[in-house]
Amino acid sequence: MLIAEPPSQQRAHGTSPRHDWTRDEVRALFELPFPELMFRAQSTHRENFDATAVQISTLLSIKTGGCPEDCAYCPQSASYQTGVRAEKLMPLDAVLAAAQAAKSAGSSRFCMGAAWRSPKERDLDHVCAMVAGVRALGLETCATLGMLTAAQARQLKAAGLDYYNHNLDTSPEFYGTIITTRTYEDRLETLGHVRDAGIHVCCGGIVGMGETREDRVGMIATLASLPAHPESVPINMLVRVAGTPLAGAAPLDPIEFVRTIAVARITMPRSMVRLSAGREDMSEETQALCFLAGANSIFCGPKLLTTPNPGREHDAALMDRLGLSPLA
Ligand code: SAM
Ligand code: DTB
Ligand code: SF4
Repeated sequence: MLIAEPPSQQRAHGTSPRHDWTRDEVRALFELPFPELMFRAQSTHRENFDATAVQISTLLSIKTGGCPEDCAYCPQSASYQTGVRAEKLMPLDAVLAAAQAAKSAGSSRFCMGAAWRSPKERDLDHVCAMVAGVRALGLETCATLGMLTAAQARQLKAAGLDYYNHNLDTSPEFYGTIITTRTYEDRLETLGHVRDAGIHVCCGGIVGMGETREDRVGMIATLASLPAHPESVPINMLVRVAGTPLAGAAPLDPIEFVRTIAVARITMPRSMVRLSAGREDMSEETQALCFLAGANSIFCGPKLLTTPNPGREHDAALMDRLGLSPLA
């Protein structure tokens, strides 16, 4: 299905995307000498985008904590003692006030996250009102609410939802060691419903969870061989939250993180690659390398969903130092 691109996605046409990436090819990219990998990533980036433009989204946790899933990385799972309190769904006016503040601060997209396995019908009606209200403010809308049925995806589309975030998180092989309460197939099924409803797909994963490079290869190969590439590919560095099973995970070499961004850029040339969670603990030099590797989108604002993110002024100063501009 052809989907009209919202303004922030419009760009000159460059490399034709391939959907038949093999693991061997993706592994070979990861194994390139760093200068070669960066050159290929930058060439692909410039064929498809203005390399100085960065799309900015703001996150809001509209329903925090108490989640029945057991994702080993997540501070919002009810299975772990992380100090995150379970809260009710936020009221509409508070969500709209946060969206207006995000718009005034320069964000073009507002992403609403809920700690649900999947939304209940009554909750979805409330979220649809939020989506319609946020869109009426002139923002692109994104939501991440867990698994959806085909009918729920259509309902969100009708309310004006532009993007749905649903991550594959890691390789199919490693997935079972991170989450036991739902399967990779469940995730792929929801992604299919989102795509079929005509909503843009935001789908990526997390690195630094103790996975091997082969798992990172498997994750990117899976994303890059989806029937249509996700329009947005968030690459998260694990935020190690005390109380979660992954609190003590060994830190990932930042250069390996940059390589993951570069391989995502090369294999999904027309997607927005988002340098997502983990920037709070990342040096500005590593973030700069991520932009050079083809990342062209970030979350701005002092909080992700429950964990800290660099403040807006900090990010504005970094973008200024690097000569990057927000994509309107
Ligand atoms: N409950 C919904 C779901 O899982 O699809 C939506 C919210 S969930 C918090 C959204 C995404 O945040 C997860 O898929 C995961 O990739 C990311 N995430 C959660 N905790 C994280 C952490 N500690 N570090 C990095 N990314 C994280
Ligand atoms: C995504 O891939 N990363 C964002 C967004 N999609 C929803 C969430 C990151 C959450 C980090 C942990 C927290 O703040 O709770
Ligand atoms: Fe729940 Fe989403 Fe956290 Fe998993 S990642 S525990 S589904 S909020």
